[in-house]
Amino acid sequence: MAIDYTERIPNNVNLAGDRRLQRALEQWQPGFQSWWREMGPAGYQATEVYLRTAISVDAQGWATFGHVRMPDYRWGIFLAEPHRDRTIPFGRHLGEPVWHEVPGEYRGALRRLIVTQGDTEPASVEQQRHLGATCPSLYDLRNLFQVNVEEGRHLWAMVYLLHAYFGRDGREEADTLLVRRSGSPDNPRILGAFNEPTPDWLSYLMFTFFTDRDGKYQLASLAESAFDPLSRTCRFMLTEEAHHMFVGETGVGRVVQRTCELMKEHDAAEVGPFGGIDLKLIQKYLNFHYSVSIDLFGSELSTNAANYFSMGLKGRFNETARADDHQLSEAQYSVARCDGDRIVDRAEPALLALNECLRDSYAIDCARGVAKWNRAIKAAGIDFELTLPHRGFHRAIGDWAAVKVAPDGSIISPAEWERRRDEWLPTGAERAFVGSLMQGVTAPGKFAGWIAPPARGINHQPLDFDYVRL
Ligand code: BYC
Ligand code: FE
Ligand code: FE
Repeated sequence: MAIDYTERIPNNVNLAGDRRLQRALEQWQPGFQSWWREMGPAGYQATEVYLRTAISVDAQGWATFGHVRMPDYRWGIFLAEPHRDRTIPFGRHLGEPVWHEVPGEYRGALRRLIVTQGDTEPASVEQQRHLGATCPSLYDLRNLFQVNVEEGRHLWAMVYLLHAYFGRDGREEADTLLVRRSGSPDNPRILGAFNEPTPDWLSYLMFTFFTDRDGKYQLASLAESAFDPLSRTCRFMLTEEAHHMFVGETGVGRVVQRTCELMKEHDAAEVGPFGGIDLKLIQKYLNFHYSVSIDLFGSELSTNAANYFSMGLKGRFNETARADDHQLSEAQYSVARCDGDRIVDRAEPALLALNECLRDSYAIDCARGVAKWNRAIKAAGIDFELTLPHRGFHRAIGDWAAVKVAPDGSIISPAEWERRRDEWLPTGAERAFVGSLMQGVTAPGKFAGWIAPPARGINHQPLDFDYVRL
């Protein structure tokens, strides 16, 4: 299924065959464009950026690269190929054919999931809009903008579903997605992490590692959905998501590498005086971003999650590939819970523990990335290890929101928390210091002093390529 680029809205869903839907989306489009001009990347709207655009949705080179002004980016509607004779992989409709329309009784729940997913996409663009001015290189600037335009496209993906399958209330929700604003006191974005500021590039790299990775796990569980258009759209979004997480994993890795280089060069434990970011401070940023990101999985025990699963709307990570009954009517799942001043593992009904189950899949993936950074620290001969804090640390959602937990997993008093939080989370002064390092570097092939250059360029281009034409 090729993508039709002759249309006003590029798509592979034969939009031209449904005049009403096409007109409705064409009416939403100018609102999206003015949102992009108002809330998209500040200051670079007229600049040419070396971006990839989808030309087809199959694995063989779905992307084509070229210099594009961001407002001219061809945002469109791209669904992965349908799987022939696909059946529902879990829940009470297990084994039945997948749905091509929304069953009336599940309409509200499904709309809510789609709106929550859709809301995060423009939120992240809003959070990152000011970062262009302080980019560490043209390579990084281009990657930021690539992520931003793709998050804009992810919004299109959810808006398509709302318009195509939810009638008038879907169209109203699609309009509201352009009205909420990240961090707004009156009209905030829906989920916590998407209202936090992303004040500097270290925050941004942590965000793409930790928060975009929540995207991967949520999208993967929605890709299992019985509602086939949602499944197909999420499958294609996941191919884009991989690049976002690459930016985070290699980006934080490059900061770590640069810090190690400075430590060795100056034979110093602290690299702040040499324009680097101490490993201890990187750890504090990591603590912050991991904790706000694991909040995004919701409460440990959730009837919402149980219902989504039983209805067939949202599965587990790798649901189809799992070897169990895919119903979870009897199954139990071990959940870490707080019992007075101790943490105990308790067997809970697996159906209620699905948020925790997805958080576990996510945590394993995060630990893999951290281990990779640690291998680089070790290879540099430096005795330091980055660690993921305990899942109870600094939580605002679920059981852990009610207790104070140190990164090592010990339960502490509120007074001790107040006394010690500056050991674990970046202080105002430390954030200001990182902010002071953020001086825009825009000469081709040059990189800021706090981050190492990447191993290679984008799409086989050299590092001094004009990724952004200023
Ligand atoms: N902040 O039963 P519970 C991405 C609410 S990231 C604020 O535990 P549930 C991306 C919850 O809504 C992926 N509120 O929740 C990344 C509920 O509200 P009500 C985004 C929260 O429903 C980077 C109440 O607390 N996609 O794509 O089981 C850049 C009780 O909670 C939060 C999705 O999230 C929170 N953190 O699970 C760009 C997928 N957590 O009923 C993009 C769709 C919970 O009391 N969403 N609440 O009003 C879902 O599957 C679920 O809504 C959640 C929550 C997993 C988020
Ligand atoms: Fe996204
Ligand atoms: Fe993303």
